[in-house]
Formats: sequence, C-alpha cells, structure tokens
Amino acid sequence: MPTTLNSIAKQGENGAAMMPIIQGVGRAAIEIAAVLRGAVFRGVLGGAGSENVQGEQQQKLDVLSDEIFLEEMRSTGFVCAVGSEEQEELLVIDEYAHADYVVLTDPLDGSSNLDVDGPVGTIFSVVKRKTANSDCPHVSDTLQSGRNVIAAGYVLYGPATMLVCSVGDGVHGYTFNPSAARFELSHANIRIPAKGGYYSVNEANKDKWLDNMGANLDRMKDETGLGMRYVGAMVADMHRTLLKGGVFLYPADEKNANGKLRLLYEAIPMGFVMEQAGGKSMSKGINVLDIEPEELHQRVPVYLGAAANVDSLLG
Ligand code: FDP
Repeated sequence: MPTTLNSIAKQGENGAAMMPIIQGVGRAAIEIAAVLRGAVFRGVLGGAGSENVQGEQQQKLDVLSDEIFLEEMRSTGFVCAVGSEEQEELLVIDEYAHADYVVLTDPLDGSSNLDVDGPVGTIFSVVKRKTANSDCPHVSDTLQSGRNVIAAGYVLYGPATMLVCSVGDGVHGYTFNPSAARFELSHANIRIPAKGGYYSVNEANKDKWLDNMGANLDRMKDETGLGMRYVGAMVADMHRTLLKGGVFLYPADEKNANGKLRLLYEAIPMGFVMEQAGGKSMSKGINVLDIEPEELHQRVPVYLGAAANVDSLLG
C-alpha cells in the first residue's frame, strides 16, 4: 500500500495535530492544479484588473487560488485565520474563530510564470495563535518567528504536482497520483546534498544588489564552481535546490531595499523546510527563522541552501 498524507499523523509530536491542515493543503492543491490545467479553456489566464497589497498586478489565477486555499482551510475546522499574500488584512474564519491555528500562505507563488506555462507553487506555514481562543484572532497572531512554526511546506505545480512538507520531523515529499486521486509518499526524508547543485538568482539585478552581494556571488562561484539555474518561481527554484543542492538567493537591491520576498509566507516556510532538510537560511546577518516579524507583508533578503554554500556566499 502506498503511504499517503495520513502518515503525517505519525511524524513527530505535531504530526497528528497538523495532519488535517496538511490534508486541507492537499485538497487545495488538487483543485488549484486542476484550475491551472484548464485555465486557458476557462479564460482565467491574465490579469484580474486588481492589485495586491504590495501594488503588484493580481492574476485571475492568484485570486482563484486564494479563494480555493481559504475554503479548504475553513473546511478543516482547525484554522481560525489565514494571512495571505493576496489579502491586505488577516482573514478571520468566523465559524472557527476559536480554533487553535493560524495559516500563512502565498497561494500561487511565481505567478509571472503563468502566461508561459511555467511551474508555479503554493507556500504555507502554520503557527499556534497567541491570543486566547475566546478572543477574535488578530494580526499579532501571525507575527511569530520561524522558531514557532509547527508545520510548513509547499506545493509545486510542475509536470507532476508535489506536496513537500515538514511538521518538524524531517522533510517528506508526496506526489499526486492521478490514477489514485491522492498524494503518495515519493520522497521520504529529503536531505539537501552538502555539495554540488546550482546557484539560483536573478543575476540581471547584480549591479543593483546591496550589501556587496555581487562580489560575494563571484567569490562563491570561484570557490564552488557551481552552475546556474533560475526559473523565477521561488517554489521551483527552492525545490531544485533542496533536491540537487546549491543555493537560492534574492538579495536586497536598489529598488527593493528589503529584498522582494515576503518573510511570513515565503522566507520562513522555506527556511523551516530548508533547516529540516539539513540546510540553512539566512537574511541580513541573521538566520531567517530567528527574525522577529513586524508586519504581515514584510519583505526580507533571502539566502537559502546547503550550509557551506550559504556560508561561502555570505562569508
Ligand atoms: P512572482 O513575482 O512571479 O510571484 O513571490 C515573488 C516571485 O515570483 C518569486 O516566486 C520569485 O522567486 C521571484 O518573485 C522572482 O522575481 P524576479 O522576477 O525579480 O526574478
């Protein structure tokens, strides 16, 4: 019998509590993958004519994925609120406002790849609320460092749909089996290779990077001899880095003094997964998981990958 998402219940001390939420992520992933496959026929490619809180153009698929994700979190009955890249404010799930968990998500990451049929993803993390269960959940519930994350992971919508996640007991990858209509364990206990792989960055921005990163990257390239791959969707670039080794970075630059990627629903979930897989995630001189968040949509520079590569880059 294949191992399904139910096996999460047996992982570590948080597996049983996290299983219904991760199953909810799995259901959302199946729906989002189906919408992505049929998008061109349903006329849902292209802009939604709206902007998200960061002033970025929302795609119709960003909005649809956000709705699907929220609905599946609601259906678990264990989530009191969702903080999403696509929503300015924290979304409180009224029926379950007493529940224990808050979920942070980028429901459709890398959406600029959509028009060219490139890979995209969903990123999520789960924390326990800080406010009393009798109170209405508040944005302060989301402002917790990566050390408080209970579960995190991502879904990659590539040739196959994969859900890669951790409940603090290693990283495990589940691939959607279309014949059985379920996720099945395909990559048990993923560990990032200590050597080899690729560096992954939008090198076109090199002249504008802050913090001497251009020179640092050149030095790392000399030291490691790594080749380069860049999809431009964090989930796809992270997934390759996790499986093949190397380092993914999005430094601060003249345009984005705090980097581009969002702390709570991009950097922290990926940092959590990376650390659980034996790798390392850094921001401005601090481990990503040690940053104390100040805002829901805060941005940070990000360097994640095999520890030796991250050290060589920041050295
Ligand atoms: P996108 O803007 O397409 O949503 O989350 C932002 C993100 O993608 C990441 O997935 C990706 O790593 C990065 O931006 C790509 O940015 P650049 O186009 O500046 O390289």
